[in-house]
Amino acid sequence: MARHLITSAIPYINGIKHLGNLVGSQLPADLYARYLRARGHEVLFLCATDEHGTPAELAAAKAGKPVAEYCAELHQVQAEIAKGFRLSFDHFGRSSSPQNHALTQHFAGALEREGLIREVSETQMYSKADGRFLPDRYIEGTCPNCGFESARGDQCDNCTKQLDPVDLINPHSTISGSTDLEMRETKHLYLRQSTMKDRLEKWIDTREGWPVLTTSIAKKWLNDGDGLQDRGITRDLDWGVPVKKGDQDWPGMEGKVFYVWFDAPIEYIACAQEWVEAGKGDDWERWWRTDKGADDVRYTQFMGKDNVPFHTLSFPCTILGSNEPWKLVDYIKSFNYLNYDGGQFSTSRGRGVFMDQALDILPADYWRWWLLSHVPETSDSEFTWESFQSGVNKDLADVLGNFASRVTKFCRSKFSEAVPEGGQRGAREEQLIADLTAKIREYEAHMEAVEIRKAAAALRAAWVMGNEYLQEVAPWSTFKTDPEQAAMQIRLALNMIRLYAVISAPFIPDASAELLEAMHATDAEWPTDVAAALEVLKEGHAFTVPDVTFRKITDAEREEWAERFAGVRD
Ligand code: B3M
Ligand code: ZN
Repeated sequence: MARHLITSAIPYINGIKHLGNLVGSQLPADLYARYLRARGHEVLFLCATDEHGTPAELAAAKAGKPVAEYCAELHQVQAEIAKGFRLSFDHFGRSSSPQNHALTQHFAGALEREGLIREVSETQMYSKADGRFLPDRYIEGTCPNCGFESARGDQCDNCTKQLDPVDLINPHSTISGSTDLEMRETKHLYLRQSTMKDRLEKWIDTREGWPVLTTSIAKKWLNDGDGLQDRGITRDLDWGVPVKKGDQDWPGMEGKVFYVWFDAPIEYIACAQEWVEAGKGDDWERWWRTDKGADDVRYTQFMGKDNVPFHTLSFPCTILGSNEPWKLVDYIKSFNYLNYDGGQFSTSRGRGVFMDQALDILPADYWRWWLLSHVPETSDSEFTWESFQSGVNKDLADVLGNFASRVTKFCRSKFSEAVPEGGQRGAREEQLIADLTAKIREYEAHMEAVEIRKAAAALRAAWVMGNEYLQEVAPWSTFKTDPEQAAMQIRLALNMIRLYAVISAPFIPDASAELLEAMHATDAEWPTDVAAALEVLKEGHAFTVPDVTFRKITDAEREEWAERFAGVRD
């Protein structure tokens, strides 16, 4: 039994996320959290909405609402959808919380005390047409690194390079489209990341078993070009955390806020404080302060690859630079992108399936299974309706669902709705138990290594063993000549349904709960001893034939949905 802190990258507040966002952080984080809880570990799983910065301001303006009101509403919307997908956060916080304001200002004060902040007088893009300084996202232009034409002022979506708005070639205002921009003088705070390069590099080099995707992106930004750059951490915006050092004013910084990427990761910590404040926990420090026991915690972060530089470099700079005993991440699991049907998911073009739409057409488990078994782990992967249909129909309906339905219906018709008596397990059954044991141990090893696709494949292989066994021993034939033998086979199969429900719960929690209920099972302990787990439902134990656990997706539905979610093609 260990303690695990798990965070998912916190989604921007500006609207409902698509399935590509979901599979790139929240969903795999949930899988891992559910698995570790099922294994008896103590887990604190946190996520929040990322509410500051220009994305929030822009979206609120578009919705014609004050930004605070907009964020409060969208937080509720995202929280409901997260529930719909059964994301089992211990707390779903808000980066605009008072806790995050105070903690962000605290970190800024600590970094300043440690000599890691410098004030820089700089010139910044000012748009005469818009009558304001244009921060990061209000400016688009060509990436100086890769030539991508729609790079934003803070980062290029194409090559992931972190940018400053002044780096862009041919910049224009995204508010008015105006190119009438001029440089004006303004003062900002910079975090002296460059002084921490060696410390960061040593830290990254000594991380064992980190995914190559994570370390390669980190090393790239540590060593490419001029190496790790100092980073502006303030912006000219109204909405955000006001620039202060601790609770003291910061002369010259009036009217400015911290850059959203400075305060967003700090929300991981503030979120634990919110969790306590909400009465769900009583001690956040034992998760986050190494002087209060957090050294015993294993901390795992989940995120898309575009977020890796901020988590391997920027946030660790904040933590290490503060010279205070905060917990550093132990393992960073990052993901490639999920594409949509021959192109990209696009929020602005309404292309692809958004989280609310997904739940409108099918239950969460169908999405969870397909997305997790196709998670873009080693390369980008692609959602197609054909693949989705086939994943649901074959894996869930034909393999798992069919097994449960066949076994329970056969038992009801030939015996009763209770585990039948009689018969002795033989060599074939011993073999099955040995095979299942090996497969489940393999599944556990992949889960512990956060190798999600491999874990899904092992789980599916365990399901397949049930069908193969049934096919081979054919209780429907055995019954005619040796009903006791058939009873033994069905008793084992009924127990396998319970076993499958338990081990599948991290992937498909609702279906697992339904199956456990159908089996009238009160024992949902993890099968550390598979043979024993297959004896839990005793002779005479009553069950109910479950309703259709998974229905099939028809070709007509598939075609209709492909059409409906096509958006405007790019
Ligand atoms: N909100 C970007 C994203 O949603 C950003 C993550 C913050 S993690 C601290 O991909
Ligand atoms: Zn680029």
